[in-house]
Formats: sequence, structure tokens, C-alpha cells
Amino acid sequence: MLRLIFPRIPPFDYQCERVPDMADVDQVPEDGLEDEEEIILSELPDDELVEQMHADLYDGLKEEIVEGTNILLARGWSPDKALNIALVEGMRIVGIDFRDGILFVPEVLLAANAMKGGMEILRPLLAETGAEQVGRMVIGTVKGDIHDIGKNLVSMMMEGAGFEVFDIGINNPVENYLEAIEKHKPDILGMSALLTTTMPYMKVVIDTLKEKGMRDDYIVLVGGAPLNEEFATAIGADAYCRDAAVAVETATELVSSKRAAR
Ligand code: B12
Repeated sequence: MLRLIFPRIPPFDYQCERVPDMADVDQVPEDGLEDEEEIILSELPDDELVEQMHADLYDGLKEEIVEGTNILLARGWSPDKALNIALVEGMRIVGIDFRDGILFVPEVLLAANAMKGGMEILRPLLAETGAEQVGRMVIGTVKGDIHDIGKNLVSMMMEGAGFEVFDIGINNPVENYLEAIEKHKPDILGMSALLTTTMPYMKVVIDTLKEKGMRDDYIVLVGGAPLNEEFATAIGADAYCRDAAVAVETATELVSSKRAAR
């Protein structure tokens, strides 16, 4: 795809901005796009393509992210390498600028949408590893929280590792978790929270399982950027997983030792 990008420029200092005099006017191209640059993604070497994808993710350019992801795959990149190096790392950069007040919610939503474009391509490939079904998982983001990128990644990686995953989406009250585990009878219940204000809700779910005498029927895994192991232990979860790869390892280990103990 042929695309035009405009270099990011610092804000103008209006007081010092010189009004062009007529002698300069004919130096500006007719279409006025003086600083434009043409980039053909498929012509970039891997490292520049990845860098460009980070910039495109930052700018919320879904089509370009889809194209870049396809190019990396066509060049023999494994789906998990493309996911981690091009997409997850790009989203990490977005996260830093969101934290620092450089990006705002609308821009981050666009970036998230672009990220999902790439993830849609990788999802079937990650699930296609031919792994035998090793267990079932119900996963969802807790009540009050609409972040779902990390949860979706965990779902994809778990599917790729041979788990059957039932994703109940975002903003889930305890009733949704209960209904889903009743229906799907999973080995694992996974909860995601990205806000310090919503992470305590995980304890509400676990306490409800305890009250109903169901806690020991499930392996409870929790994750999300503000969590840590200490928190997971304090609320009574079986494990905290810092990323999707750790989630797969932990889930596989815990399911096999639970089955061996039966
Ligand atoms: C994208 C994003 C958004 C998007 C979400 C889009 C979407 N569809 O998800 C939008 C713009 C909607 C958004 C909204 C808000 N956001 Co926000 N958002 C982010 C951002 C930049 C990235 C999150 C992300 O996707 N990371 C990438 C994924 C891959 O990482 P991850 O989620 O951590 O997931 C990995 C692991 O944690 C783990 N994992 C995650 N879940 C699970 C579950 C299980 C079971 C397991 C095992 C593992 C696991 O595995 C994942 C894959 O490796 C973060 C910054 C950050 N650094 O986290 C802020 C951030 C989480 N948001 C923040 C805030 C404040 C908000 C808003 C309140 C902003 C506002 N003023 O409206 C709202 C909240 C809305 C709500 N009610 O939920 C804060 C939270 C601060 C805090 N202390 O609570 C953060 C940290 C930014 C910041 N530093 O200020 N946000």
C-alpha cells in the first residue's frame, strides 16, 4: 500500500512564526504537502517495518497494522513473534504516553482498535498449533472495567496452547462469572482488571465462590497491569500471571497437577 505520512512536528511558536513573503510562495508545492513522505511498508526491512508499525499503532492506523502484520508473517515471522515485537511493544509505548498525559482516551481507543486489527489476523494462527485440548477456561474483565486487550491476548494464547476458552467480555458482575462457570464447567476461571479501582472486585468474585462452596472446583488466575503476586495471594487467587505467556505456563502446570491429584 502506498501511504503518506506527516512527520510529527513540535507545536508552532506562533509569536515567532514568520508570515511567508510572496517570494517564498512558489517554493511550496501545489498541493501544499511540503513535508509528506511516501512509505511502502513492504519495501521496509524488518526493523524499520516494526518501528513503522509502532508509529502506526500510535496513530491508530488499523489498515496499516493489518498490512504490516501480514508482511511480517509472509516474511516467516512466527505469529507470537509478530504479536510481541510489533503489536504488544507498540501498545506499551502508547501506554507510556497515555500515562504521561501525551495521549488521551480517543487516541488510545484508536490505537486499541488498530491493535485488534492485527490480533484478528494472528488469532487463528495462534490457535492453529494443533495442540490437544488441555483444559477449559472462562475469562472476563471485572465489573466497572472495560479494558480487554490483555484479556483477549490471554484468550488467544490459551487457545493456541490447546485450551478451550469461553470469553465473557468486559464489565462482568459476579453473576456473569457464576453463570459462565455453571454453563461451561471450566478448569480455570480467569479475571482481568486494569484499574486500581476495579481490581478489588476480583475478591468479591472469589468470596462468592467460597460462600457457595465452589472455590475449590476451579483454578482462579488473575491478571492485569496493576496486579501483583501479593495481591493475588491476599484475595485468595491461585496465581497472578504477569503476561499471556506466563498465563499459559501457569494454567498448563496447575491443570495437570490438579488432574494428577484426583
Ligand atoms: C488501552 C487502554 C485503555 C483503552 C482500553 C481499550 C480496550 N479495548 O481495552 C481505553 C481508552 C478505553 C481506556 C480507558 C480508560 N483507562 Co485505560 N489504559 C489503556 C492502556 C494504555 C493499555 C492497556 C493495554 O491494553 N495494555 C496492553 C495489554 C497487552 O497488557 P495488559 O492489559 O496488562 O495485559 C497483559 C497482562 O496484564 C496479563 N493479563 C491481563 N489480563 C489478564 C487476565 C488473566 C486471567 C491473566 C492470567 C493474565 C492477564 O496478560 C496480558 C497479555 O500479556 C493502559 C496503560 C497500561 N500501561 O496498562 C491504560 C490504563 C490501564 N488506563 C487507565 C485509566 C485511568 C483509564 C480510564 C479511567 C481513563 C478515563 N479517564 O476515562 C478509562 C477507564 C475505563 C473503564 N471503566 O475501564 C490507567 C489506570 C490507572 C489506575 N491506577 O487504575 C492506565 C494504567 C493508564 C495510566 N497510567 O494512567 N484505557
